[in-house]
Amino acid sequence: MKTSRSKHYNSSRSSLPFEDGMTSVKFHNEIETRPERAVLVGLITPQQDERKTNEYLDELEFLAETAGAETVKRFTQRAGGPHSVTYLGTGKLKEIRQYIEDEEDAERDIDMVIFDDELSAKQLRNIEAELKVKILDRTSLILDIFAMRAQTANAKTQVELAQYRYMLPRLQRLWTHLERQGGGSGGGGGKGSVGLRGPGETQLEMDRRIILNRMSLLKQRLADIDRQKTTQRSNRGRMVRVALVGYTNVGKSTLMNLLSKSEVFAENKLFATLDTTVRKVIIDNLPFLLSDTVGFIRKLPHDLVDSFKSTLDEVREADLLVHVVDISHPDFEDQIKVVEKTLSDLGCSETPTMLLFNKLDAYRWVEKDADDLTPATKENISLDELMKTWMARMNGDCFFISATERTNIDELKTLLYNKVRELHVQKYPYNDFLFQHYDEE
Ligand SMILES: Nc1nc2c(ncn2[C@@H]2O[C@H](COP(=O)(O)OP(=O)(O)OP(=O)(O)O)[C@@H](O)[C@H]2O)c(=O)[nH]1
Ligand SMILES: [Mg+2]
Repeated sequence: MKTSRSKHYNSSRSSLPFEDGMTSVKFHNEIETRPERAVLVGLITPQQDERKTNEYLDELEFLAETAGAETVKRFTQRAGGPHSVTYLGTGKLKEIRQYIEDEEDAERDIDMVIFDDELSAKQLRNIEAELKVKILDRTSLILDIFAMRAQTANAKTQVELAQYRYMLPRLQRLWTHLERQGGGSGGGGGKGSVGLRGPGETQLEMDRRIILNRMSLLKQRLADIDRQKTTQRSNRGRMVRVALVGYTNVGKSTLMNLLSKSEVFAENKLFATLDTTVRKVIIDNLPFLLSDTVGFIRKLPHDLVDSFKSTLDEVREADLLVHVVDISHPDFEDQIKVVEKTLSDLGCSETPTMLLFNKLDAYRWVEKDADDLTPATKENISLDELMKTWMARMNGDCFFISATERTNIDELKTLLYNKVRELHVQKYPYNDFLFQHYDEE
């Protein structure tokens, strides 16, 4: 007996949430407690080879897991690029539908299909019609995790604004087809419009207006928060500001806890940190401000970065950026590039930056046999070689530590001391530096 697929068919756009802390996607089914089962989909294109696509899907799986979903299958397709109407070719879409039906027959329902790229309203609508399960893309998944993680009023407001930004264009397109079915054209009264104005259109106008009002309220709220924060920042006294930045899950918060007396939340999940934490840190007689910020990720939607402007102010106004890298991650070089790109989008390319390679303890490499003549790949690079390469490339502006094993932490403190001291003297030449005895509070 086939179970009803419509049971799980729950369009994320069928009802509009207007309350604080809304989520466009609900992962936790109230009736069932089992984790939701997800299928992942990615494209292999001329710009993104198979290895890269698999790495992206690994990350997407980690994102899904963070959100509370279990990945049961991946589908990939080779294509010149995403299909404008269905993202995938129709054959592949049918294959996925068949898989979902077979799983249902075996009583292993699939709850959602997650696409690695942002889907347009048109693609979403068509895919949903074909697969009849919940469809997510990388952006809506990230937004969902952000909604789950947001703690402060600031973060909640920022996430909600980003969710509406994501939703608005999709909402519009969703209703367009209803409009056509109804034959009405709303504003101008096209042929046969009297009495035929579709309810969809009226609803769309209403929904749009409510969302736009809500968005301007949220923007207003953010502006108020911004003003408060600016005042707080200007009251902080004359201290150099250092920001920990980097890809998500590289160990920024762990390091923050190690260097300051804070106990910020750190765990092996993506986006553990959403709200910026700032702490005064004193090394020897030199106080400075250290901040821990939200991690970056590949394909981070621009709207999201935009919505998080006030959280990222701490990064934008920092005197020194400590770019933390997880050296044990197979894609760490790619992650460095993503972070550098995001920083330059934020207008921080001129800020003095140092690279801090973390998780030294977890670095693994495969030694090649002496008689193995195949060219060495990145898996064959020893830690020593890697360190030398990076130190040469960065002109010495990089450092290697393990935050959990506390390797090189004292050396890191000395390095930070020297860098901060240099910046302090530049920034506050007439300041009462150095403090003879700086009392820790
Ligand atoms: N093996 C190893 N694991 C580490 C090290 N430093 C941090 N971790 C682990 O990496 C995971 C992520 O650490 P966090 O400090 O939360 O990372 P983050 O950069 O703040 O992550 P987000 O806030 O999610 O962006 C945790 O499970 C840490 O225990 C390290 O030096 N070695
Ligand atoms: Mg963190």
